[in-house]
Amino acid sequence: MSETAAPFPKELDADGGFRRQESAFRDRVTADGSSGFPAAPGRYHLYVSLACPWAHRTVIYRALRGLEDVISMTVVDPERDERGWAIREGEGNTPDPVNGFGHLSEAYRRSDPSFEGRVTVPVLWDTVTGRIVNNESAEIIRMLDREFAAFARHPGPLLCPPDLEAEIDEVNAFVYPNVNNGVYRCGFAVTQRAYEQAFAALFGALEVLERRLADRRYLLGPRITESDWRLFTTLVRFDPVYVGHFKCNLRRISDHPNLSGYLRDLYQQPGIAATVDLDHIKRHYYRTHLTINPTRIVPVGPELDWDAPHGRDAVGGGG
Ligand SMILES: N[C@@H](CCC(=O)N[C@@H](CS)C(=O)NCC(=O)O)C(=O)O
Repeated sequence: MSETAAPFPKELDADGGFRRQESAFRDRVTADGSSGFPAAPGRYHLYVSLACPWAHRTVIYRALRGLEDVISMTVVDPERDERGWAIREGEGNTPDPVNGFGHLSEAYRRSDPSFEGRVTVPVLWDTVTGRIVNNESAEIIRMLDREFAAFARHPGPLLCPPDLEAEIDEVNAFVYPNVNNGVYRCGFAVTQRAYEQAFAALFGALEVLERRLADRRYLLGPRITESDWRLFTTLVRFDPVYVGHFKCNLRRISDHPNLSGYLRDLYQQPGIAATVDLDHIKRHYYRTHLTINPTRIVPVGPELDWDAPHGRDAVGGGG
């Protein structure tokens, strides 16, 4: 086993498994301003990669809530270079209109000069204090859901309503380690054993979800919640990237009737298809992880048709 094969050698456990770092910036924007970061139009800026499943969550929430004119956004270059996420003109990405950063690392250094972790997207930046508020997507999406209602074109319904929060947290606690992070645990493992453990957990979890979706249109029943969008960003990358690049190849999502109909159902929700950039997604993974794909060749396939009828309208009383 060679540790140099690991994309992130500092994030390996003793068995050669991938252990993701904790997010460093954890302040909150609140509607009433009690946190010191009041929700306000034009004050906050998102740095995202359209390739990244975690950042994609925040792009989806910004679109669903209709916050495009309230929270501005910079899309980074999908291909990370030796200095990390670069911010520049390219196909589907633009320079930074707020700070003029050339690399996202500048945002981290300006917020905390002693920061030594991995520079990740998404980042929620505060233009008033000139620092990162939060770089944890799970927390950023709850802020976009709940705290910006006064400025949102679509302030409701909440995607994490208080009465469903405990159940949403429970579903997320199953989906995150086994599926969202599970595909990375397959792809970033540097021992056969760690890979096989992650692989078994991933496909076991997909079977559980496939069964769950047999009589529920969405994960919690007839309405879409946060848990669905968190699963969606992994499912939409699965067949085009994770099957090949991360060796998640027991079955494709298209081999699961319920999961594939559910994926198309979510993809066809208003505003969502525009958040899915397959070119950024494929270029990022295949051209950035050089230890996994040293030729940097981006596969041409597979053929995908997420606009096909999903047939989920009548499942579990949803409609
Ligand atoms: N916990 C973070 C994870 C974010 C994350 O790991 N993002 C990846 C992209 S998919 C990243 O920016 N990686 C940068 C790097 O690996 O250097 C969140 O959910 O917000």
